[in-house]
Amino acid sequence: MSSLHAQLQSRNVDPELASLILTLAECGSAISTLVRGGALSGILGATESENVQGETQKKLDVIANDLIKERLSAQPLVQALASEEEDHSVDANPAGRFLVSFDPLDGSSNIDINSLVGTIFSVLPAQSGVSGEAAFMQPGRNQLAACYILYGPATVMALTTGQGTWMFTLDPQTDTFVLSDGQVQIPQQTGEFAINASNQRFWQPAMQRYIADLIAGKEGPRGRNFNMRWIAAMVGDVHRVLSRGGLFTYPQDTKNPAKPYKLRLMYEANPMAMLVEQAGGVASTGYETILDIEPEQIHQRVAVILGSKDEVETCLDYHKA
Ligand code: AFP
Ligand code: FBP
Repeated sequence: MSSLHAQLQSRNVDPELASLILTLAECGSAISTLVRGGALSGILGATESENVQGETQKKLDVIANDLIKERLSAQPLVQALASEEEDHSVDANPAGRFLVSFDPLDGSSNIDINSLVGTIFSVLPAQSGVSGEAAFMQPGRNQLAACYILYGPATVMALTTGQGTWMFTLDPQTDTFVLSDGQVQIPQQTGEFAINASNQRFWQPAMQRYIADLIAGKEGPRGRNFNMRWIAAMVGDVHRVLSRGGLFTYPQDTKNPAKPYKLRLMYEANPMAMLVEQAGGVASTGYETILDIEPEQIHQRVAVILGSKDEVETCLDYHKA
């Protein structure tokens, strides 16, 4: 039984980055306690407000955001924060070495139905002489660490600092994250995919053809059957992909022409792409490697196709055709 703290030491993670990661883990553990309390914690239901993306904020969205903001602002190593629930980046400590982007509660529509939700973090290096939102405008390839904490039947944390992806499970007795998989490997091949199929008529032709061929199963060009899963929380779907392989996608669509993509680059796509790549998988928009995208603003959205290497590459072949 090796703790997160011991793992960070034994893998020679930069002690300051390790200290920040322990703070992220503490945030996850505190949110996990609130999630476990459900209605008893007073966290269910919606607030009166909307976030910058025009989405109604759930109570726990706001509570989790405030909790993380408070703890990270108190961390001298953090220069600034960017959150799904904040219109603009928030300055913390000018001398800090790190910039942290986060989705405090991914999958928030799941909270009231007692289903999977999670928190996602991305850590970038601060840049000398650059402050405010401009400092965050770095490709995901620059991330020093990425992690999510999934509040499921067990609370688990997937973490990478660029030396593979590791999985930890929160021990509720001791409130510590304990290593459960020291080298996550996504199987190269899969028979499972995840997509919100209700958007089918809005997808681009390449995605239409790819999914139609999966659904055609044994009788179709792929010559085998595929199964579908959709958790409606990227954090849950990506956790399944890391645990047993699969392809997850939220592709471009024309449902709302003003918003062709759903997932946010800085605090959803980038950290998940790093975790997936570090576990041997692939993460792309269909046309570009996610980690190579040069961001233009902190809340920008992208198409995402990620997971088992061979299957994602097959999907990308449809985009080349
Ligand atoms: P929130 O961050 O607003 O909770 O949204 C979660 C999410 O962006 C992502 O985690 C899911 O993959 C996706 O929404 C689910 O979308 P559908 O509503 O299309 O199922
Ligand atoms: P198990 O109890 O064998 O895990 O099966 C669960 C289940 O019967 C239902 O709970 C669920 O709706 C269904 O399987 C999911 O089926 P599918 O694999 O077709 O998505």
